Amino acid sequence: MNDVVIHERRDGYHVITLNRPDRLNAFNEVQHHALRTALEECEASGECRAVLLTGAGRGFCAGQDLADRDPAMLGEAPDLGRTLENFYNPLVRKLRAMEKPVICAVNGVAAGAGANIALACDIVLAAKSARFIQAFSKIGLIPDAGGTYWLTRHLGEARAKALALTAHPLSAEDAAAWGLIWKAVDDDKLMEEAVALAEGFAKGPTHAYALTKKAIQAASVNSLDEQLDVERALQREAGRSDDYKEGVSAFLQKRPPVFTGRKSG
Ligand code: LHQ
Repeated sequence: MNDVVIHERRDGYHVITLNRPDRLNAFNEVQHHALRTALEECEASGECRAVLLTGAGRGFCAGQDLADRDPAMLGEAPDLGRTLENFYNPLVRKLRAMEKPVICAVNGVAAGAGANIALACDIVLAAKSARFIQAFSKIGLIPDAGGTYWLTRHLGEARAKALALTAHPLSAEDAAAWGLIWKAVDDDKLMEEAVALAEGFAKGPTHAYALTKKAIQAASVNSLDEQLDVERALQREAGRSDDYKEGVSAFLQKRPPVFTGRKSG
């Protein structure tokens, strides 16, 4: 049996590939467990300083494997709240809390929770042929896996509601132009660009990245005054790091910095 998640440990970063291509990498419980295990390993590893998430085959992820949550087959209405609580919500929380940058290379269609898991990552690159589909309304559900949050935060209510209510497939180029993702790139350049980002992060100030994620994520709920306090606290921490010392020395000595990424000496 093929691994439903392929976990490649490269020099300084890990590549995690969802691997159920005949189902457009739709999530079943086994794939959820495998992804969680892979992310936990990246989190715990001092060698891993960035994560690159992508999908095998022509899709990124088509969300929940509907064959696993088919009310007709189950004979009763499933408790989808429990599915979210046990699988999707912890996954979204883990991606947001990871102390290393998580890049998502959306190689093809991203639908339902698949779209929203991509949007939970820190930097989203998508192949120009990819589409983001809030497919939920087609099957009588609401956007989950953070969808109502990402869409509203990034796009505002007008576009969020239209995408969610119509399940309109948003092209990668529109997603980038609307500010939902970082970039749409030519299909044959997607992995090259994503890998270049991961390689750069693998040599970067990892702890400062973690603090940057934390600060930016806090900004969406804070007032300016609260956010200035967050910046003061986190900058104080960053300023005590070896990487700050190294960054300033390297700048003044006109040489490239060599960051360890560690929290402190
Ligand atoms: C699939 C799926 C799929 C199974 C394609 N499942 N097989 C959370 C909590 C708990 C429960 C409920 O849900 C959630 C969150 C959610 O994610 S709900 C939303 C679930 N996802 C969807 O509703 C999307 C369903 N898929 C589609 O609409 C289409 O497949 C898209 C638009 C993604 C792609 O269309 P095509 O490019 O035309 O591909 P296709 O439809 O031919 O799919 C290829 C194969 O993959 C096909 O199987 P087959 O045996 O005919 O080749 C599909 O049945 C299978 N597949 N998505 N979610």
